[in-house]
Amino acid sequence: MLEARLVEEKLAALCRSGKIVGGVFLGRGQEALSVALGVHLRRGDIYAPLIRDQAGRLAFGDTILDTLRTYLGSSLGSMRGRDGNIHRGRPSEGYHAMISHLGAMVSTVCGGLVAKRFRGEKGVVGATCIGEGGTSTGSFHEGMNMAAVENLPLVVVVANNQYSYSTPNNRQFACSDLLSKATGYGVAGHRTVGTDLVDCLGVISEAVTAARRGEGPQLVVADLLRLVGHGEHDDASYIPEAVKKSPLGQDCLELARQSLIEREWLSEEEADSWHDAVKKEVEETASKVMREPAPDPAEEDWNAFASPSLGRNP
Ligand SMILES: Cc1ncc(C[n+]2csc(CCOP(=O)(O)OP(=O)(O)O)c2C)c(N)n1
Repeated sequence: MLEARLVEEKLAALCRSGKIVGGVFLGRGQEALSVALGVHLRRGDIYAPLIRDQAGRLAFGDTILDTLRTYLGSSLGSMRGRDGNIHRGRPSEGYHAMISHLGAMVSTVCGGLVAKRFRGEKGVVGATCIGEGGTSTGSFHEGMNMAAVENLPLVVVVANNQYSYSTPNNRQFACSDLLSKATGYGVAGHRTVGTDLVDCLGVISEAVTAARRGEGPQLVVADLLRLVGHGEHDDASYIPEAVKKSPLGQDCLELARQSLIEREWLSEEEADSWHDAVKKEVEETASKVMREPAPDPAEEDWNAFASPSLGRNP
């Protein structure tokens, strides 16, 4: 959580100083939920994160170095500097590079899980995260429906951050509770407090374990608020102050820190020194990456045509 928060603070600063080309979308306020999914996945599983899942990505094995390389367009990164920000992954390791079409990642995970079934791989899970706005799309419906009919080990986590970009929930869906969507598809539903790390870890553990045991798709709904705009271009001024000050608007990272200190699992000094160590690592990594080469258009075939270099894809 801490790594994700500090990497993203650096990304926001780099974006404001014009060092990043393209959009920057942050997961501030959603790290507890995101990390809880990332830590419960294993080698052999499939993970398709969404734009706000920096914490889940790091927990699934992504690195600060590769994150910064991708955002800063270094040719040494896993996407070889050709694709920016959130569209990064390592498909051969089950880490899908997201596409921005909302809901589409549910279907790609279903496809991956069917492929694993054909190959006879057992005990695997495919997971993705989606916003509550994304649950209104046709792709979400098709993916959930297929997963339910095929009893796929799919875990879909809904980050219900109350606004689909600037559209409030009462203009986004008419069901009183997003969990009723689970009932509609005939899949198991779980609810978690998205600001509470311990609750997120417990509920997502149950969902992932049930999917791994063969109990079919699991839908987890987490209530929270994103503490930033949709992207760095959005000041979130459409969110009323009262909502920001409500329990939904609490900072999950701050709450997790307080809870560790109250349980005496961590002292204030240790928490501060973690913070300083991660910040130092982020700063040093960013300085290093900014000295790395950009892709050379004369050398790159951009994978637009079939070529021997396709075999080198990460
Ligand atoms: C199929 C599709 N329709 C529209 C868009 C444009 N779009 C990008 S983000 C967004 C809102 C997303 O809301 P939500 O899923 O709740 O996520 P949030 O940004 O609130 O975290 C929309 C409509 C898109 N990317 N894909």
